[in-house]
Amino acid sequence: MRVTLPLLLLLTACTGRHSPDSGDSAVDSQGDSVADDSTPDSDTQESGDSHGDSQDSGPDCTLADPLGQIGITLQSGDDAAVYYTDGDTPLMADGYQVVLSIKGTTGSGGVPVETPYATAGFGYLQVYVNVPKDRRGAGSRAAVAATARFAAGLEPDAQGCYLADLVSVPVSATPPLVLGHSNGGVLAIATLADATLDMPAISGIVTFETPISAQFVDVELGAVNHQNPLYLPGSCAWDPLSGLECAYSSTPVLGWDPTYQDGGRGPIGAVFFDADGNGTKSVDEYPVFGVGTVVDEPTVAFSPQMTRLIEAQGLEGPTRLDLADADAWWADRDGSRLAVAALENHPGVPLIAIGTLEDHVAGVSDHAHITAEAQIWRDSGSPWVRVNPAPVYMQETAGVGPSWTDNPPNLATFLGNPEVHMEPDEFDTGFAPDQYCAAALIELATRTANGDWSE
Ligand SMILES: [Ca+2]
Repeated sequence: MRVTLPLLLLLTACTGRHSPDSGDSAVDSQGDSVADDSTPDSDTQESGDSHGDSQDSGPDCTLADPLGQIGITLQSGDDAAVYYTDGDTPLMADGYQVVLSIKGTTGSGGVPVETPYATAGFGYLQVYVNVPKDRRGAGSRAAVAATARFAAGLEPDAQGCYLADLVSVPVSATPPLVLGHSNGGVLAIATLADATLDMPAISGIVTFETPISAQFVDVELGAVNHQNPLYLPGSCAWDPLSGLECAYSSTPVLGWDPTYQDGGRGPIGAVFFDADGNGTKSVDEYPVFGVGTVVDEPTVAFSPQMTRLIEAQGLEGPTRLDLADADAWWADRDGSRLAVAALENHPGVPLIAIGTLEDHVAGVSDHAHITAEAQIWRDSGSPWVRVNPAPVYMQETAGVGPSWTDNPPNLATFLGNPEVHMEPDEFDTGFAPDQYCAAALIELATRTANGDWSE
């Protein structure tokens, strides 16, 4: 067993925000946005290297530890952290590429950094979002945007220190890349889609095994350690308004077990797919728990699809949102429903969606959550989308090793295409997910620097 269902709750979130209409324009807009920011504070940013200068005129931004994590309080009150190693060859010509990293799970957290989401040592630095306790709602999106402004050098922290003041390495003016681990990828897309936020330009998004729709966030279609036998591979279809919907091979008969707990952890009580229809959950029958909607309260949300099934069968169950409320709750938390708005607000953002043969949570044999994410991002207007980084970058971060995938970018059909391959599994290769993420970040940074969006 790799990850238990409750752990899924730790895996939700992330990402970033928009870059201009093309990779090239992303670079330009970043430079412009810094230069155009006419607030008095922005002058401090211009002095980027103000390390040594800060004693006489500005705040003391001396680094406590240039090699590890630097804890930061933002002007918004949100916490953040910077993680990097010095002495690297900068990834970009003008310095380290900035990466905005967003933690997974449907819950909160991210700071301090427990496990870096991308291996250090490749000439980028990561700024970590600390996701507040609002179940990935408006406060979480605002925290991502605030951290992005700091990461982009547009805003200092609460002490008046800009990112470039705090680190001992040169920082590139290229807009940040966004790395969304698992549910962090959804939060990234949701943040880009939120037009009320002051979100700076980004150069691109990398996601690691992101659950792109509500059914995947709630692990309704199958888990890595427990497949749902009713899931129908190849059935997922996307509609720009209603999002991604995946089907079952027959109408499920559902049951409710008020005492069931997965491994003794997680919520008590599960709706389950009652395969034998006897009303009692057997060990192998597939359980679904819903996603907590309010911190410290028991109310959960099932996907709209599951909620419809529950209501159609008049099933007793946990305290949950009804269909109308569930639909509204997911409206700003389902990445498959938010991609169009994200790319309308931030056109041109390229994406690499990482998926391995065995997902860290999802258990669907067709890897539809990965290929759907690429399909949706492409069909929502992104000019460059790929599933998994080019093998040359995997070799750079993880060595020659196994046969890394080489999926062409910008396929007309990602979803359901058997020629879109997942990476060799990290559990089999011994390579950590952070090495896959590093490879994808390096690819997007390199393509951004070269203006190379070829295949
Ligand atoms: Ca049963």
